[in-house]
Amino acid sequence: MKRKWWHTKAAYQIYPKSFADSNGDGIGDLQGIIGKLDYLKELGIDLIWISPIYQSPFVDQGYDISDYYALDPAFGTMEDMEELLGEAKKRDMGIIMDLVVNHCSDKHEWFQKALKDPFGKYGKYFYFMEGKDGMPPCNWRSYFGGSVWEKLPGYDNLFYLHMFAKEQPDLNWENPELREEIYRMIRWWLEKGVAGFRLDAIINIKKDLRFMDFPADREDGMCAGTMMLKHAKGVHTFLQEMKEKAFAPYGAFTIGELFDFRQDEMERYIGEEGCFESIFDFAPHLIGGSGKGWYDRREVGADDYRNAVFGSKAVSQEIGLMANIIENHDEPRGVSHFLPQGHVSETSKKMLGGLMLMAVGLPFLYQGQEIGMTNQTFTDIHQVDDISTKDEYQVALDHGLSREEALWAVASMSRDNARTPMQWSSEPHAGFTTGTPWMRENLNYREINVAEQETRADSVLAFYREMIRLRKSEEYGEAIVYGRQIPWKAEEKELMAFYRKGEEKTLLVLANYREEERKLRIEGKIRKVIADNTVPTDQWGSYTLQEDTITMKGYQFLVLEVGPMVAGV
Ligand code: TEU
Ligand code: CA
Repeated sequence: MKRKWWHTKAAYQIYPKSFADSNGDGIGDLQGIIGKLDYLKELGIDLIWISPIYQSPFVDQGYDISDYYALDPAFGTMEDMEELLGEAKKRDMGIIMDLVVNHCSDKHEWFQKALKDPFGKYGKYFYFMEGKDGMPPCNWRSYFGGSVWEKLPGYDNLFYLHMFAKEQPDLNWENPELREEIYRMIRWWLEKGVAGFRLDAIINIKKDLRFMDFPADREDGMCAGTMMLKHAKGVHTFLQEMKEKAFAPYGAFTIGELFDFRQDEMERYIGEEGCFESIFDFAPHLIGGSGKGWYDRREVGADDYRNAVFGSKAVSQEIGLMANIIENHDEPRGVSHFLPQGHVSETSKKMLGGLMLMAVGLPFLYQGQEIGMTNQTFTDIHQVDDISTKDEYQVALDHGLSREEALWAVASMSRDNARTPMQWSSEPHAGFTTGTPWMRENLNYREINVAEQETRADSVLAFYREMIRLRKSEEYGEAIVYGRQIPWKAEEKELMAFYRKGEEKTLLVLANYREEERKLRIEGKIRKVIADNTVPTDQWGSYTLQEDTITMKGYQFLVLEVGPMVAGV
């Protein structure tokens, strides 16, 4: 693998509405982010991806953009943005924008003009199609429920395509004029000094242009829109063109959000000539998913988690660096999702974080992960803002679940779990705002917050800081960033263990992914403990394990430096 500047870095996702509010209107903003740059620097963060801050009607929380060249006033002004870029640069940090170009908002000028003149220039920016005698052209279901086709106002048999909400019309990437508009916009932001982009739902930009029906997969007679993706060919042509015309001239960092791609195409995405620098590793998040809906999801076990991570690293690690996450703004909190209920403690939270940070890949934290924020408690569907949760709730009701059961079923998957205000302190509203937060904070902020964790060397925050420091250390950095990840005892239940074999150092990562103790026989000679989630971080690196057989406590996580002569490594 060719070594790149960003490989040694650590990244962080900000969900701007919920990160830090500087003016008391209850909505996080750019000045709020600027005020927290030192905190992020101290954590070891180099790259910051900010979810959409463009002008938007917020039907899908900013993922419906009505002007790509303007910021939404809720977040601040273009001067604030320039200030943020400058302040980040001063600290040697890069800002990554969200690039949402599969669709725009129905309030975007292009769509408004297209509605007025469907057969003119702007009609060709979208997918407008004749239906079947007033019925949609085909039976695809959108990601947020209902048909992907919506009638154009004033027409009986003319529809537009939206893979997501009906307020998010899909842009027609087959049209070179549209593509040029997008590349121009990307270059404009790069000229401003952003370091790169996270590419939203990007696999969807290529459609199967036959627009044909597939067999129905639910009682509604529709099929998942993703069925189409299996048949759509040629997405790489668009992506390569975008890379050449927009990203490459600026050396931009690009990270793709892609689901539903073929594993054997990894090289085309993140290989040397790939269309992106990196892509997120969603393997753990796909575990237990069901085509029927969230209500039908299966819980994730320790072995599922391990197998998913090992599986995707086996495919990717020779080719390029994927980005490791445990959560993001679309997923439940990692500690609530990947740890069994009742086992969520500071120790187990650190174990999960440690596994993410030691697996081969770019660590990509999500705001609040570093203090172990957990899922929200929902007692009523009216507490939910997220468009996807509302749809899944309806799906569960339609399937025959009671309202209570349906709420229970969707609450644990709700995208709002991760969208609650960042917990800065035990001040009212978690220190996020002096006003009323746009979304209810998680009441556990009195126990879980940054200010409290700053005071302890055994806090989750201290653990993350120290783990990131290890990644950047002279001593272990090379092994952590580039060392081959080799599974160890992958057959053993509720154990996740692997080597990271660097050029000079070999590390053994051990996670006892259960409550009971476990005895393990360790091979090799040197066993310096460089990380241990059961002792404060200031003691790391100060002792060596002498015994061949060690006893690991429940959810203990260890990183050992071992001798190079270990069998099979
Ligand atoms: O998500 C893309 C995506 O595939 C989602 O539909 C995901 O499966 C879903 O959120 C699960 O409920 C991106 C953004 O991350 C998401 O926030 C947006 O809603 C979506 O694109 C549309 O822009
Ligand atoms: Ca604000």
